[in-house]
Amino acid sequence: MKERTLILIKPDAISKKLTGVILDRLLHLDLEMKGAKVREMTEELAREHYSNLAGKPFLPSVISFMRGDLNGITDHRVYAFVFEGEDAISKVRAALGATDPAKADPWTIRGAFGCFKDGVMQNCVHASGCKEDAEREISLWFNPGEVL
Ligand code: IDP
Ligand code: MG
Repeated sequence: MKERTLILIKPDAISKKLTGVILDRLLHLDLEMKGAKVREMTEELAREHYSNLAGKPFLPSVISFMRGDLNGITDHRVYAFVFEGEDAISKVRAALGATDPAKADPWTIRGAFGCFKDGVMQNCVHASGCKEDAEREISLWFNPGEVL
């Protein structure tokens, strides 16, 4: 089924200069890039993006990680993409690997480049988990005219 997914390159990956290698892997999935932008990860945007984590004890640390502060990154930049294609959501999630980098297969993006540090699974990339999440996240991150 043709579907869309939201991908975020998180500040840990940006600061480690991993954007190119991550995008290279994702671009080999035979999906189309429909949207791309640099956006400031405000506290409000982080809370909205991770509304599914409301009430979790590690949420404040995850927000600090997603803004970059946890790693001393102060520009708060995140790179956001919309990819579209057959089974885009499961294809991208498979390329990422498990949420916990220690459990992710070593050939996946999170397994190769992620780590657990300062109480957070620092896993380099976000990708939508299901179709409903994808559409909610895309409308949170992109204006309609920015996704072509
Ligand atoms: P996902 O990114 O694989 O979809 P979610 O459960 O949606 O995983 O969690 C969002 C993010 O919160 C994860 O990518 C990870 O950075 C962080 N996270 C999730 N669960 C934990 C945890 O138990 N401890 C620390 N950080 C976590
Ligand atoms: Mg998730």
